[in-house]
Order: sequence, then structure tokens, then C-alpha cells
Amino acid sequence: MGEVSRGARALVVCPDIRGMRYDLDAESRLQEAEGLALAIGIVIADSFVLPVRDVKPNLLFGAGQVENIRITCEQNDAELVVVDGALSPIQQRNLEDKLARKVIDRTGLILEIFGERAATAEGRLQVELAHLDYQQSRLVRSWTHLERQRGGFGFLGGPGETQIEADRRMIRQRMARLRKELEQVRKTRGLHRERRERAPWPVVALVGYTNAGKSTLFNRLTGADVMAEDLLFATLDPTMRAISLPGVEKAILSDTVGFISDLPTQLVAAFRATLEEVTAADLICHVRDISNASSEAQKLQVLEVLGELGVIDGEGADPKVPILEVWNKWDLLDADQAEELAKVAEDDEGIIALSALTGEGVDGFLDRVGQMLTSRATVREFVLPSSDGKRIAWLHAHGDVLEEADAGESEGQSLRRFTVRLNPKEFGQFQSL
Ligand SMILES: Nc1nc2c(ncn2[C@@H]2O[C@H](COP(=O)(O)OP(=O)(O)OP(=O)(O)O)[C@@H](O)[C@H]2O)c(=O)[nH]1
Ligand SMILES: [Mg+2]
Repeated sequence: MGEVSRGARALVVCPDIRGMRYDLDAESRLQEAEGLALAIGIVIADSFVLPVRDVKPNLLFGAGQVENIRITCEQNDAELVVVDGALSPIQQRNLEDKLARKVIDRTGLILEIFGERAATAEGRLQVELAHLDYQQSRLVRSWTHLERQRGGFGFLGGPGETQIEADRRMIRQRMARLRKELEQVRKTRGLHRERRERAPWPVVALVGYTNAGKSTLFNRLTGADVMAEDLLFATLDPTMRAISLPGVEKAILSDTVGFISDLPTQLVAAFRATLEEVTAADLICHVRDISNASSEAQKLQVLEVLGELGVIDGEGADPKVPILEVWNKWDLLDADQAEELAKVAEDDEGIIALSALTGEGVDGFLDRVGQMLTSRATVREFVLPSSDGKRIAWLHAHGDVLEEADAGESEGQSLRRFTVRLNPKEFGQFQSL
């Protein structure tokens, strides 16, 4: 890891390949690519979209375009070229040869960011695993890199098959070791989660596209000081804090890693486990930057990932976990936009508009979350021995006790009947007392 150094001057090139289906238009993609580069401290010397009519299998761009990139690099003193797309190992090597500079593609860039941000043991292991997986596919070119790491054997000459084989074996062994370590870490986390599941607090997960404002909202609601910045992938490891809500004494709010279009497959797999926590939530708040021109495309990306996680079954089907859409950055809308969108939001129970930055709308959001967590409550009856102080106290503390009456006697014990409103989660908790 760490192939890109902070402060490196780079050219950001966004290929626009004819006939390719993109989720975002070229300009938005270029903007996002710049955001990714900035997130790792790269200095953008210049950036542009480059239309590609026919993909050259060994170079991606046409020869003339490559020469133009080289000249632009020289003129701008750029030592690195970021290509916002997937490069095959061959394309990457040939481009590096022709440009006489380091070339990094979108996957490589995202891996770098994740490598820098991962803070927990699990996050670091996941990223290293993803990185090795990526490197493994790229051995044609990266043998020198590994050679240098191992130190000193380079003078024996070119890599040759055996060298690549040896490198492959080394990577495979390292990956196997990492997988074992990960399994261990996850086992421990599994225990934690189990413990939390038994804890009588509902979990609310904030999910959404990167930079949508999840951490800003999290900080506002919890008074925590999670890193919230105008940076893509500011958050990598999930964070949790307790909050209180109208009608819900205590809930756990969880901030999660942001999504992005074309997340490298290696990372989707790597972060699946972390995001699986989301599927165990009682409510998902899908935080959207409603002021962003690509907001709709970003929403579809997020829904796609939620689909992959199994939260959403298919179009039209009810999600396994209820989802509340949070239209954030309301303060950035102009009056016309705000008026138009307000109409849509007001008519839809599943949407709430707010500004995490100014706090406008946050109280309404809390009300809605409280409602959603308690809405599916139903009235149930329990008959308990009057000596069962623990469970009786629990019902009074957590449920809405509508009626309490004498219920006769059984085996010398006096019984009481309770008519209580409980939501399914509370009912489950009561059962397991
Ligand atoms: N104007 C405005 N800016 C906001 C609002 N909410 C968040 N921001 C800004 O948007 C940027 C991103 O916010 P974060 O909270 O870090 O976003 P995130 O969703 O946690 O991003 P990742 O962790 O990268 O996925 C920051 O510069 C925030 O100050 C808002 O309601 N209004
Ligand atoms: Mg964040």
C-alpha cells in the first residue's frame, strides 16, 4: 500500500467511452474523481474528460491522446496520472511506459484512500486483503515493487515466470494469513453484536453516498466528534453512540462508510461484513445530499448496495428493514428548488428534509424516527405471578401499560394480567427476559 504520496502533482483524466453505460454524466464523474484524488492529498495539476471512441486493448486511449496526456503532464509538472476508470494490468503498464510516469486507476485510488483511513483492526485487515487481491491480478507489472520490498535480489536480472510465481505464492500465503486473522476479529465482533442484540435498544443506521452528510448528522445528534469533512470517504469504520428519541428512551445510532459508484469489487466484498451490521438495524436512515446534481444517481447506487446486502429484495417489495430517506443539505437549495422538493417530501411519510449543518428540520427527523421505531407496536396480554417483580417492572419501563388487573391464583401464587402495547422488538426482548 501507499503507492501514492501525499502532495504528488497529478493529472486527472476521465475517459468517456463511447457506448458505455455510465451512471453519472462525464462532468460529474470527473468531479467525483477529483474528489477522490483530493481525499488522498493529491494536488490536481489539471483535469479533463477524454472521449474514447474505440478502446485500445493495450492502451485504452488512442496513441495521439496518450501523447497529449504526456505533453500536458510535462507542461503542468505532473508526476502522476489518475485514470478514472478500470485499467487492465497491461493497459496500466503500457501507459506508464509511454507516459514515463506512474499511472493509477480508480480502483487503485480508492484502495489507497481506504488504506489510509482504515482505523480499526478489522478495517485494516480488510483493506490489506483487498489490496493484495488487486495486486495479485497486476503481477505483470508490480514484481519490481515486491522485489524491492523483499530487498536486494533485483540484480539477478529480469523477473521471469519463476519470479512471478514466487511473488504469487507470497501473496497467496499472506492473504491466507490475513483471512485467518480477519475471521478471529470477526468472531470477537460477532460476540459483541450478539451482546448488543440482547441489549434492549433499537439500532438506527445512517447509510448513504460518500459526502452526503452522515457524520455531520451523527455528530449533531450525539454530540460526538466524528470526522466530518468535505472529503470522500471521511468515514471508514462504523461508529456507534446512544441517543434518546421521542417515545424511545434510548436508541443506538450508527454511522457507516459511504458508498460510491463503481466501488471496486474487492472492496465491496471486503466491506460487506462491516455493512452487514446495517442489515441487523431496526431502521435505516438513507442520508442524501439533495443539493447535489447527481443526487438521484447516487440514490440508485445506494439502493443497489442495499440490495446486494439483502436489505431490499427487489423492486416494489418492502425492504427487510424500514428505510427513511433523509434529504440533507436543505440549506443549499435555492428557493425554487426548496419549494418544489418540499411538496414531494411533505406528501411522503418515508422522506424527511433537513440540514445537518444548520440543524433545521432535525427535531422533525427525531420525531419521525421515534414514530417509525414504535409504530408497529401491537397490544398484547400477559399473565404474570405478582411476585415476578423483574418482568413487571420491565413492562412498566418499556411498554405502554394500558391495563393491569387481578387474574386469580395458580398453585398458591397470585396472578396479574397486563394489557400492554409493545413493538416487535420489545416483545422479543420481553420474551428473552
Ligand atoms: N451546507 C451543508 N453542508 C453539509 C450539510 N451536512 C453536511 N455538510 C457538509 O458536507 C461535507 C461532508 O459531510 P460528512 O458528514 O463528512 O459526510 P459523510 O456522509 O459522513 O461522508 P463520508 O464519511 O465520506 O461517507 C462536510 O463538509 C459537511 O460540512 C448540510 O446540511 N448543509
Ligand atoms: Mg462520514
